[in-house]
Amino acid sequence: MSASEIHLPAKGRFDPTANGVPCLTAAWSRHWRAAPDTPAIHDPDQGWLTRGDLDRETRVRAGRLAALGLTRGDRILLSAESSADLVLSYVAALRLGLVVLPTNTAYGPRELSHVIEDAGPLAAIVDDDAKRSAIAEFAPSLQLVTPPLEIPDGSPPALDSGPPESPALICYTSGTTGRPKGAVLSHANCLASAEGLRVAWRWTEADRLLLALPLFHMHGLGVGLHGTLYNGGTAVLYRGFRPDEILADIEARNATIFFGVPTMYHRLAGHPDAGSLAKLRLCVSGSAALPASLHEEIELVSGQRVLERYGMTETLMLVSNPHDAERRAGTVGFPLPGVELRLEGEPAEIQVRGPNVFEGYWQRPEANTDAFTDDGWFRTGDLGAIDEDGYVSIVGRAKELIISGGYNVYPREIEDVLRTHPDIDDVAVVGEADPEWGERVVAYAVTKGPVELDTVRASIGDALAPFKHPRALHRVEALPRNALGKVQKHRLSKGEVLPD
Ligand code: MLC
Ligand code: AMP
Repeated sequence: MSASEIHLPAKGRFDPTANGVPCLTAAWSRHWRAAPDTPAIHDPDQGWLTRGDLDRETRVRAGRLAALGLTRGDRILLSAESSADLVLSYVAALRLGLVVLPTNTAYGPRELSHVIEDAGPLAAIVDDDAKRSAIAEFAPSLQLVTPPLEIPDGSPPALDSGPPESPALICYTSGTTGRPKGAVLSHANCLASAEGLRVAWRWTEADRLLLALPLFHMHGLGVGLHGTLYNGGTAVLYRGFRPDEILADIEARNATIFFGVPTMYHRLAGHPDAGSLAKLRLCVSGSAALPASLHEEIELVSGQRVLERYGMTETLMLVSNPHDAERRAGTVGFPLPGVELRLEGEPAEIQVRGPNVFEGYWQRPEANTDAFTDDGWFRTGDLGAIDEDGYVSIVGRAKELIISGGYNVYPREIEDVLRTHPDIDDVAVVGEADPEWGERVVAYAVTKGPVELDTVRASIGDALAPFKHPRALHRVEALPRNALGKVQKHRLSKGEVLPD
């Protein structure tokens, strides 16, 4: 069967907004009113917030945001570690109809200033003093507040009012070329994904999630936090990922589910208490490929069979191994409810459609033209295959992207910064396989003489978040190029490397 003949239709029509829920917070607040004394979110310092706390406190905070002059459709930037305060302020912003711009806490001024210039937020919630000072320098008109929102109260206008197609989030993601683009996700997109996962993963209010993923990417925010609030479940937040703590808390906190990136599973599998994973109802891996060998190793040491799924910032979750049937290592499973998937072209690209798929990039008409096919399918840039039983697997990427520990790193962005180094004449950045990180960032450079990795990293400074810094730097005589002058990156790792 040729790739273009493979088309997995969506299972059923899927529109969670059809039953009158106008937005995310209207869906979430139904649980708050039904059982206000029930625990909802656990913070390592503040303990449990109840559903009633969520309702009351987010109403107060929405009033404070309104008192800052923010109204529906205004953008607000977030840069903060996981905390109950971050959750409360995030939910308050959504209740007011603001559009949230989550940013990686590792971002420095260069990365943040791009998001601020591009999306034009009126306010930013930032937990780091130095970062607030830096932002105040380059964006003096931005109103800067901290996650507890200790600012004067105001009276909130109508809350939780939608409409479903209004944007909830703009998440910045880079591309092969050009500056990072803001993927605009509507309330309806987020609701559709949450509903698909509820059905597929049998997620209920009895579930307790150990949520050690950061809340600035789709995995932690759009899957972990949104799913918890949508299903009326509970989530235990962590500031950072420590295997000891997670494995001990499985029993101590009566947890039922854990979500992680493969690097987290690599560390958990190597821990003497890995067997505790077996006590969970469900362990999900995503954001990067879970090697089949690691999948098997986890089962060997713990008895837990991890469920691998596949998603993207632009689409939320797309494909998942089954909850109740075989979880096949090396595959990502079947399209989630509501998601249509096809393989197009040679090599076969995964293309998708469904109510979870975003409308487009913020003010980038040309990028939107490239992102969608003429007949309305979103091009994921991932290459796929479907086996005889219908399991989808990711077999490569059409886009130039490195995924390290679940974070996306775009070689072009690193190359642009490295080229400004006075001793680097030319450079190409690639991802090389790494047992812990999946891929690690490696630079091949034509230099004026010997150059040390540490000095190059120091010279990058905060122009790039530390997770984007090269972990190795190899000097080469010349970069291999094709007749059109394009660097042949696949030849680099095999090529001749100069001695230092
Ligand atoms: C941290 N470091 C990394 C890194 N994370 N380097 C490369 N890749 C990474 N992912 C570096 C830091 O810069 C620092 O370097 C050193 O490691 C220690 O920092 P740390 O903060 O203590 O790291 P650690 O706690 O070990 O973090 C590892 C991790 C984290 C795996 C817990 O990376 C993480 O939370 N990853 C999850 C990312 C995620 O949520 N992705 C979802 C994207 S959404 P130095 O040099 O300064 O010492 C998506 C859609 C979907 O993809 O399908 O889900
Ligand atoms: P992001 O832009 O951060 O949302 O990253 C999305 C990309 O992560 C996808 O396009 C895939 O390349 C990759 N990805 C997510 N989940 C998986 C998975 N289970 N296996 C392989 N790649 C994945």
